[in-house]
Amino acid sequence: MDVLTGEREYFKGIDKIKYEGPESDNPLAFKYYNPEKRVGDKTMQEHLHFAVAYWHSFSSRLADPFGPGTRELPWLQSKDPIQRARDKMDAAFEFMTKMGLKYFCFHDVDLVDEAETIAESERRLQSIVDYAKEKKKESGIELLWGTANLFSHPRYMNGAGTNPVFEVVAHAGAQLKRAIDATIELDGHNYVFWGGREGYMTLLNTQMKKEKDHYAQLLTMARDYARKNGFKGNFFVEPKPMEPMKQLYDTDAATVLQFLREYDLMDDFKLNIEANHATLALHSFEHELQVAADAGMLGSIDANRGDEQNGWDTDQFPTKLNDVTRAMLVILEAGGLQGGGINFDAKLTRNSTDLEDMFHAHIGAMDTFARGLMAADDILRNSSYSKLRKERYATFENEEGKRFVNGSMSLEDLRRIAVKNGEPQQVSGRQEFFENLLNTHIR
Ligand code: XLS
Ligand code: NI
Ligand code: NI
Repeated sequence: MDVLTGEREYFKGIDKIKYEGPESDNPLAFKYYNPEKRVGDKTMQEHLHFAVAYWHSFSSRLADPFGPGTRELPWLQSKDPIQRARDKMDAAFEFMTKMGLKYFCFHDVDLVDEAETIAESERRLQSIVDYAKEKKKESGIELLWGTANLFSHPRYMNGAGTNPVFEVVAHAGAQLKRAIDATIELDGHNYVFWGGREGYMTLLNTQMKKEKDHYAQLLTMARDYARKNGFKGNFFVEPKPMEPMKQLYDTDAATVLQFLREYDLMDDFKLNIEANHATLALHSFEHELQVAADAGMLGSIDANRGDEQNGWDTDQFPTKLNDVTRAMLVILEAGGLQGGGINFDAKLTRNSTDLEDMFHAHIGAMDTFARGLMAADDILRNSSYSKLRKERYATFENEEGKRFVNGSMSLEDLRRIAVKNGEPQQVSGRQEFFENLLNTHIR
């Protein structure tokens, strides 16, 4: 069986997407993403580690809160759950191979539907994991991360790890265990926790401290179990402020860092930062990346974007070059992502119903990141950006400034110096200059 086509070809008439350069007018070609091209000390492919999100691309028929799905997914036709899962996987590997995507990410239930009993769910997952192993081997495609969907099933309506009922927490544990098993068996590079129901709808019925203690307990058990079973990768927590719960405990990067510190999980966990979650938290994507990077905890990213008019998690494909360049600046300055990659946690809009639209979406997003990478690299290498940012803080390099930084100064010393110097000279922050500098390097 051909890995490119599986038992049948789903994306007929579309060949492997090639790099044709910025002059090409072929919509099914890369204009900027050239995996082998070197940018600084690495190839684009090595910098970017693009991954496809199984849920948005192969499971979702694009339903929204106001109506059912709109698109036909030919791989979801079989009545038999295992056959359906295999067909879906054929489609996924065909798509990734044609796109040149080297990684994928999944929730347990994206691979195969959950069954009536835990034992049967385990058997189903094992059977599709066995199939995935073959596909991986044939194609060379790897698992960037696995995760458990602990938010869709009605049993988790009051939380999974934070559920007030212990039996539900135990059930979440069983599901977590099999998602970790699947990730380990598929040599997953990382394992992600996104707690969509780990939060509350009203504090009136909620003991926040207790719920967070329980959640930390579950994460600790997951870590210990995975390590015991040979998992060497990173664990990531993915912050999000709201949706589906009104208030999620993993609100933003700073909150998650505090949680990981409080519960002594800093050594094994890092952060998976998603663009649209950052903006929902009223931060910018680059802010969240910087918070993670400053703590040495920038693990991976979920690439997408929100919408200026719709205030929810629209998970659109990232196409805004200026935003992506700002993100790539932070990522490059941080020395790259730790163990992770760029997962397109993005869905087509509900009216993009052709299978070909999946290609346009990913090509555009990959080209945008390639351009953002080149622009950011150019800014760092060939502009005054780094020098000027450093110079803004130059006064902390002089004798008194250094003593302040080192902690060998008192508040009385500050007063003495202030009196001696009088009113400080005004120094411009030059924001527009910096904004123009960024734009000049975006090509
Ligand atoms: C939802 C989250 C989800 C995680 C994986 O908003 O982004 O897709 O990435 O559970
Ligand atoms: Ni995500
Ligand atoms: Ni999201």
